[in-house]
Amino acid sequence: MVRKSRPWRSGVVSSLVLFLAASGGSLGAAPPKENNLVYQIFVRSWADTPDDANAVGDLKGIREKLDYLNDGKPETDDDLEVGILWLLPVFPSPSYHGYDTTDYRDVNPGYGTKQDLDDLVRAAHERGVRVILDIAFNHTSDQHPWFKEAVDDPASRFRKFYHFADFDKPSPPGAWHVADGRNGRVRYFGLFSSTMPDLNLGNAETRQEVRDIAKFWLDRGIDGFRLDAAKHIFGDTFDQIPEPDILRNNDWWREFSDSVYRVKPDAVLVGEVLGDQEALRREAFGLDGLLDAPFMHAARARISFPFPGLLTGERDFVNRCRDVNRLAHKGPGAVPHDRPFQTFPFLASHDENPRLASFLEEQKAHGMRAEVDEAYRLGMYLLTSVGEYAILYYGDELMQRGFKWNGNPGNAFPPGDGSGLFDETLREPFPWHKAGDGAPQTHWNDLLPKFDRPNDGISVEEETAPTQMLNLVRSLTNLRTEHPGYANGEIGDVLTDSNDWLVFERVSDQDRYLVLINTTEQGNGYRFHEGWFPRYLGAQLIFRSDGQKKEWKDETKSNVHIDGKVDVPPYGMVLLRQKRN
Ligand SMILES: [Ca+2]
Ligand SMILES: [Ca+2]
Ligand SMILES: [Ca+2]
Ligand SMILES: [Ca+2]
Repeated sequence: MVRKSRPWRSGVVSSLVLFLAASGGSLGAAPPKENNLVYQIFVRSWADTPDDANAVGDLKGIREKLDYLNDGKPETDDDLEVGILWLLPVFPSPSYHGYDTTDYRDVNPGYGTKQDLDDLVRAAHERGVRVILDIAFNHTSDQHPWFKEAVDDPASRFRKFYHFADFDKPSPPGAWHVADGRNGRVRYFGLFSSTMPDLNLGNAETRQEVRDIAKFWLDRGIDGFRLDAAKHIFGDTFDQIPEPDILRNNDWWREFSDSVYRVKPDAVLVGEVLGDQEALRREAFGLDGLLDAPFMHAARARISFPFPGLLTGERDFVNRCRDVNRLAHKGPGAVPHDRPFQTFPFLASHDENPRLASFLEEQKAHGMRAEVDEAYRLGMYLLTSVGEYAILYYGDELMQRGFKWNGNPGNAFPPGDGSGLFDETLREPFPWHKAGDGAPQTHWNDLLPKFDRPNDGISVEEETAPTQMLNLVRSLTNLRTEHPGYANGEIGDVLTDSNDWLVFERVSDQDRYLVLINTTEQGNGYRFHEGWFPRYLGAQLIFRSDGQKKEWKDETKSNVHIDGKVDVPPYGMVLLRQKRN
């Protein structure tokens, strides 16, 4: 289905008119074109400030390197033109990753202070970059004061914030653990680990607290949240989540979303729901955005060993989620939210083993036809063109490598190296320099990095040449800000979705763009004629990339129009534009 217009755009304008009318103002310029390219940062690994001398990446370090992400000037193209910064958990926590917090309203002292976060948000906003926080409402740390009080005092109001059971009775089935309280031993539920007791969102007071925490950060200027373990709020199993729990999850997230939109109508909310497309679709009533892990799996497979149907599968999936989500903000008490449901496509993450570059190196060893660099370019074309809310995981732009590490002690099964490292190697220090050293390089763990090396060609410093991946990714992200109708349009017609070609439209109010990705090692011509999408006869050439020669060129200003045929280089991408009349 071709979406001919973007209903929410007019919705934004009309609510703005209402707001201004109510406040006695007048309607100024049209709302700015949104830049929804997401960049995901593991704070510990990204950029350190020299002042604290701890070599741990921090919030001030990010602020000082914002120019790398977005210098605030659309006309410059030596930055990534990021629109949304997703910070992995910044809250105080006993763990290195931070998903088990001891205080939802504070900042990890290793990362800085609330003031540092405020300063980062302000500096980001000045550049048109929004900041969203990764937050886990499924569980807290077992060191959280709520949990400690609940364990010690059966009369505490926090007893109902968690799930407790009598120690004297047999343990219920599932992930139940035992804690020693001042008044005896208790059993408690913690799906992920004994150090992460699940919150009880069935309790009205807990729900109120969680909504208040969100408001606390929204009031400070935070622009939204990435919602960790979203399907496990009531789904207390890693097996198939029972139907009643799916419904309760949806009800809860709709309630939460409504409370967020009351504070910030255009907040960004994206849920982490792992599983196949059907598992995601089942949660698309309560969540207006979902991380698109199914796309990641399919796209990784498609760029290494081609198969047909990737794009039609993705377009149909998005539309099927929208059919469910469309019902969510209707009915009594619902807060109107007229943006369409969105998936957030990505190709790598802090959880996905391995990182994309390492995945493709493995595929090459298993007979992948393309060179790793060529397949990686295909991945970057696809990622930056397929969705409005595409996510770059930090280091993606550099082809940073990483696998999960088996840090089991030598006597465990499977035996490991005894280091204790597991996920850390998917979250290694971001390589700024050729030598692997020098500000703002982080060194937060003596055992890291395991995968980055000095002088290995992978670093910001080493990737200044036009042929390097960083340069291509910058060109692709700059293309998005130069052409918002392309970045924010919908997938329209899918012309060809074969082993050799990915050819599809991005359709907006103003323009139709046609993305042509040649996934073969030969240059190929793509023809239009009266019987085959004649609307692209005479289309304007916007961008052209050659994956073998590692060259690209933005042709927007050269005003070149094609005839009936466009040549797409090997492992190349061409973008065409056809203005609507
Ligand atoms: Ca630091
Ligand atoms: Ca710029
Ligand atoms: Ca739960
Ligand atoms: Ca390196």
